[in-house]
Amino acid sequence: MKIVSFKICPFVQRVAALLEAKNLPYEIEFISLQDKPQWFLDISPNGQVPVLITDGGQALFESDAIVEYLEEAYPALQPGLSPEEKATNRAWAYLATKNYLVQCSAQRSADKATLSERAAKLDVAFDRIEAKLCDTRFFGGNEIGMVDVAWLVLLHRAAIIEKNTGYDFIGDRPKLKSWQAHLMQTGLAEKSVPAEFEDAFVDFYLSDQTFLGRCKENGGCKKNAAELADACC
Ligand SMILES: N[C@@H](CCC(=O)N[C@@H](CS)C(=O)NCC(=O)O)C(=O)O
Repeated sequence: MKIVSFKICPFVQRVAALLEAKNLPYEIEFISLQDKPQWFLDISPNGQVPVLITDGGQALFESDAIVEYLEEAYPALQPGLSPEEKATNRAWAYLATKNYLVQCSAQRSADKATLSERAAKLDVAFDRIEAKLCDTRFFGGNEIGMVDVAWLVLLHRAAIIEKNTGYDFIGDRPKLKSWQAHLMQTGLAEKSVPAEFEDAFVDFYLSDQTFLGRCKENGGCKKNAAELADACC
């Protein structure tokens, strides 16, 4: 199998994380989104990554469709789920994926007011999942599942932002923090991105053009979204 990819794309990371969680071998080919090759445009009806080229040579697009294919075509990460359980998991995974671009735009905020406004949208999703999480290692149990893989992407990026700037998108949500720690301990976050991911991510989101980038240069925010109004940087 091959994923057609862009280094810091969250939708690609979700697909790669599922392949890693299932221990499935795959290749990865990076393309420039500024200058998309014709062969890619020919196989990607939406012109977006990820595209998964299956072992049978079929090009699949849209990350939701790709992860469903991977869960059906290969030994299931979560075997024996009822249709209701599968639908419920898809819905909780969707709550993460519909916030991927919200998180990207929050990270790119040029000023404090914009960051607060965009982080408030993420807060809604983080509050919902905080209320749903149990005292298990992962979502709904102690084995990693499809919801974990979808949220891993948001939580990995939040961890990198916190490490570099002190700013914590997750804030005071103990279950979510604990889930983030358990997910990071699996090593799936690093395995699902290229080696140079963190540098590329920091260059793009923490440049001097962004509020968070300037926080980093000023020694860190040490603030979460709720406290940001009083942040010094
Ligand atoms: N709905 C798509 C979204 C994928 C997406 O937004 N990919 C971005 C990179 S993160 C992309 O390819 N952008 C290029 C473009 O839209 O022209 C999916 O889930 O696969």
